[in-house]
Amino acid sequence: RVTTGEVTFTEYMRHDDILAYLDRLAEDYPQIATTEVIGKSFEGRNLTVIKISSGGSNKPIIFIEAAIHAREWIAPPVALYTIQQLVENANNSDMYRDIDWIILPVVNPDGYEYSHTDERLWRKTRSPGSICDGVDGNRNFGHQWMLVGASNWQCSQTYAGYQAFSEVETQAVRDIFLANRGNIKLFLDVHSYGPYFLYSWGYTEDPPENVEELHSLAASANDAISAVRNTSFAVGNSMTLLYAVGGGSRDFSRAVGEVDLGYTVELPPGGSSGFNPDASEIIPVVTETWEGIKVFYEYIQEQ
Ligand code: ING
Ligand code: ZN
Repeated sequence: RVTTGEVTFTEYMRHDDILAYLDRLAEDYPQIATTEVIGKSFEGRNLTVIKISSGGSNKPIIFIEAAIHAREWIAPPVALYTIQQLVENANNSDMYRDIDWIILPVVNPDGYEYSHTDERLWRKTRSPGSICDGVDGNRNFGHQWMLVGASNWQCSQTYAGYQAFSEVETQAVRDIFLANRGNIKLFLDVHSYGPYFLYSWGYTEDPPENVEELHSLAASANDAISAVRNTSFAVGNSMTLLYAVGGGSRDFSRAVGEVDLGYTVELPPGGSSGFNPDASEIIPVVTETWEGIKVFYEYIQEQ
């Protein structure tokens, strides 16, 4: 296959093409865009983040990750559209003047590729087990690992792994949180499907100390999104709105990474297209979600 270094929002991109785009941006915009391979997936694919920054150190960071779950194909385009708007649209250059962006468009490239080549609805990583393969990356983080909403049965879709951070992919994300502790002001973990903005904690309905801030910021993001075509994200505690989860990345970011504003974003469309929206849905979803991302950015910028 030939990669072009271009991004497209009219079809779902393969992992090689996504990485080629990130590397092409780093080449064409060396003053603001750098790529870093933060690790290798189990099968040896690069885990590449793009950092968008005007330079300097210890700036506030917005960190976005997508596709920790392989089948959630609408998630990487939201990360890629954010990257494109920041780097390639000069109108948005203020957005990286005071804030650094770190974006990992595909946390789980092995699973993502497997969902293209073998099994469309594959969710987990591809690390082999004795009976069934793969670990749920969003049950594998080391905060309240295996407490609730996760399985120790390796054939389960929510298998938490034989220990926390058994997966090289979650280790790489953990290390981003540890290396930037105190500087990451906002974390978006992009999934499908919803639409929801879910905040901590996943394993209890006891509210975090800044629950009002968490709620009102996501409600403002939703207002901006809704103005586009009436999509409405439900906002709330993830256990209340969805189900209990231990060992998730958002809760780890808060408990260990000191990230006070963290959301699990469950993108539209929901309903019958579920995990498999037609590629014609990409542009409407990425453009409306971008309006919400700008609200998050403005809030961090004003702090
Ligand atoms: N949903 C998330 C999941 O990992 C979630 C929902 C995440 C709930 C984190 C609570 C905490 O199951 C999807 N669609 O993956
Ligand atoms: Zn998911």
